[in-house]
Amino acid sequence: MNEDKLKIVVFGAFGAGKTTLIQTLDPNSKHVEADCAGGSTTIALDFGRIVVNGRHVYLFGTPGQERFEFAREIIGKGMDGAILLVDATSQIDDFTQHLYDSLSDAKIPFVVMINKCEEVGAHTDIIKKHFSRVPILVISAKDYGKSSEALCSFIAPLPPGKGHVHHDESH
Ligand SMILES: Nc1nc2c(ncn2[C@@H]2O[C@H](COP(=O)(O)OP(=O)(O)OP(=O)(O)O)[C@@H](O)[C@H]2O)c(=O)[nH]1
Ligand SMILES: [Mg+2]
Repeated sequence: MNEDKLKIVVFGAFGAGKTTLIQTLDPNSKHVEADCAGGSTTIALDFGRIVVNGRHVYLFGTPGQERFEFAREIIGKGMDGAILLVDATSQIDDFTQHLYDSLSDAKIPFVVMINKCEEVGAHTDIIKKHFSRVPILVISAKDYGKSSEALCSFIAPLPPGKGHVHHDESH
C-alpha cells in the first residue's frame, strides 16, 4: 500500500558520509560510485530500504559533488522527507548552506544529522548553533545504533508517504 512507503533522500557535501549512512542502515544497499583521491565518490545514487516500526522506508543517497545538481534534482522528486548530513570535522561550506536553503524552501520535513561525531576534531556545537532552526541529530554513520535511532526519531512523526515509491519486493 502506498501510504506505508516513505521516500527519504540523504543530501550533504562531498564526503559527508551519505553512502556510509545508507550502507550502515541497510547492508544490502546498492551504490553507483567511482574511485577518487583517497576512496570512492557517489556518481549517481545510493539506494537502500529498511522497515521502521512497520513502515517501509526507501533511502536514496545523492552525489555530494556540486556538478551533480541534476542528479540531486531527479532523485529528490516526490520525497517525503530529507536528511542533510553535515561532517562535524569540516567547516560549514557554501554548498552545505545551499542544500540547507533549498530544503528549507522545498517545505518538506527535513532534519540535520551531524556526522563523524566520534572524531576528536568534531565541532558539533558550532554546527548545532548554525542550523538551530531545524531538528538536529548527532550521529556516527559508521555506528548502527546511533544511525538507526536517529532515523527512527525522524521518521516517527512523518505523515503517510505520498506514494512516490513503486517498488517490487522481488528485486
Ligand atoms: N570517522 C568517521 N568517518 C566516517 C563516518 N562516516 C563516513 N566516514 C568516512 O567519510 C568518508 C566519506 O564517506 P562517504 O560515505 O563515501 O561519503 P559521501 O557523502 O557518500 O561522499 P560522496 O558520495 O562523494 O558525496 C569515508 O572515508 C568514510 O569512511 C563516521 O561516522 N565517522
Ligand atoms: Mg556517496
